[in-house]
Amino acid sequence: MLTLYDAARCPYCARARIALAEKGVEFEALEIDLNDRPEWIYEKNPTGRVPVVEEDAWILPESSVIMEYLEERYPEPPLLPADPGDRALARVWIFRHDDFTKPYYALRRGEDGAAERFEEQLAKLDAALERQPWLSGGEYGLADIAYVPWVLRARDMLGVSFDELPAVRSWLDRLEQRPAIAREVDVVASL
Ligand SMILES: N[C@@H](CCC(=O)N[C@@H](CS)C(=O)NCC(=O)O)C(=O)O
Repeated sequence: MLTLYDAARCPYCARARIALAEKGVEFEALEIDLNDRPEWIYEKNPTGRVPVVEEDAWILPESSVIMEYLEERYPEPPLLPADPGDRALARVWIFRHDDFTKPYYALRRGEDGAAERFEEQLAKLDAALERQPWLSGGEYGLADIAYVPWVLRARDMLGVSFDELPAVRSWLDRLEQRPAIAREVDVVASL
């Protein structure tokens, strides 16, 4: 049985939760209190951060790597495109996620200019989603899973409006029809 060291509020953990749910992998989630972390979490991950997955005493941190691991370990249903070029482009989105999340965290901290910087990132997402239905390409996949946790939290916890972003709205509507994402919407509502 796979164990996920998890925190409901953590968007990086949400990536792992969503990917596991999409793959239909049974797992045990162990909630870590991020305000009072157990000492032993540093044995699982020297940074003390979640998510971490553990399978038969084998341990893996880092949400981007966890998503890739799950894709290889549990190939069905595929969450990366079949074409190597399209797979590479999906990975570029994941590789550059900091461009998106840094202004998100700046906004959460109430920094000057952060709202504008985050709006710029959302506009880039909207432009990309006008060109293709999913960040992962023609099909839903890991790049979408990599971004949606922050988009949901921006909407539902920070009150960011997507009124001027029709492609992002359409993407979210389609995403929320997926049980794995609908479950994450519920997690965010419970925070
Ligand atoms: N690069 C890590 C980042 C994970 C991360 O920052 N997790 C946060 C919770 S959302 C955490 O554990 N924070 C505790 C800390 O920074 O000490 C990943 O992608 O998994």
